[in-house]
Amino acid sequence: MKTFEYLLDIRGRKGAGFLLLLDPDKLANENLGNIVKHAQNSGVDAFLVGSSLMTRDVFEKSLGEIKKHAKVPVIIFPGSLFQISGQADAILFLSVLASRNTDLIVGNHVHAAPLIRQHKLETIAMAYLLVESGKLTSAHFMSDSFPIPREKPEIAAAYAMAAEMFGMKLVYLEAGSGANESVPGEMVQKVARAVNIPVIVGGGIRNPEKARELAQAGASFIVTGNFFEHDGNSNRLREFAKAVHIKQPVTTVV
Ligand code: 1GP
Repeated sequence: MKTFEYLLDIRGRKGAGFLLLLDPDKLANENLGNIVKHAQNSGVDAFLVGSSLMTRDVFEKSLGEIKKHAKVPVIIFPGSLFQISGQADAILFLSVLASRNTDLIVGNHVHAAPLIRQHKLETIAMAYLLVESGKLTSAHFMSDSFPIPREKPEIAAAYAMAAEMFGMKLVYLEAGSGANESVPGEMVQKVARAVNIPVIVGGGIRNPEKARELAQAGASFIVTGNFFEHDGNSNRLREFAKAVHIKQPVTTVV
C-alpha cells in the first residue's frame, strides 16, 4: 500500500491519525530506536522526519536509524533541500503557499524533483499554511511567510480551496513548532468543511484534550513534536493517540 493510501485508511478507520514529528537536529541518534519502538507501541500512526534548520549533518544517519525500527511509514517533512533521502517511504512535497519567497512556493521543488524521481520516493503534494500563533516560530521565520491571522479562518479556507484546485493531496495548518497557541479549532473546522482533502494540524499541541478538540473539529491528522522531546513526556504518547483516534473508545483521557 502506498503511504498516502495508508494515511487515508488510518483516517477512515480511526477518525484521525496521530503523527509524531522527529527532529533529527534535536534527538540523539542512539535514542531514536527506543523512541520509535515506544511510539508505535503507543499508537503513533506514522513518523514525520524533518527540521526547519539542521545544524548537524545527521539527517541520513537519523533517518536510517528511524527506518530500521519503524513498522509504520516514515515520511520526510522537509525543512530544506538538504532533507531528501531515498530511505524514507514518502516525502511531503510541500509548497509554502503564502510565502514571499518564490523558491518555497515552487523553486526548490524543481531542484528536488529529479532527485526524488531518482530515489523513487513517493511524493505527497501538500499546501503548508502558517497560522499566527502568539510568537515568531522558526517555521514562520524560515519560511518567509506572513502567518494567516488567527481570527480569519476564511483566509485559511480560501488557501485550502486553492490547494485542492491545484490538485494537492493534503493541507497542513501549522502554528509552528513550540507555538504558544495551536491552530484555533474554528479555523480547523472551517478549512475541513471547505475541502475534501485531509487537513493536518500541528504546532503547540501539548495535551490530549487539545489534540482531541482539533480532531473533532475536522483535523484528519494531528502532529506533535516538541512536547515529546522533553524528558518524561513520552509516557503520555498513548493518551495522545487515544485522544486523536476519535473513532475508538477513549477510556483514560486526563
Ligand atoms: C511542527 O507542527 C509541528 O512542524 C509540531 O509542532 O513541535 O509544537 O508539536 P510542535
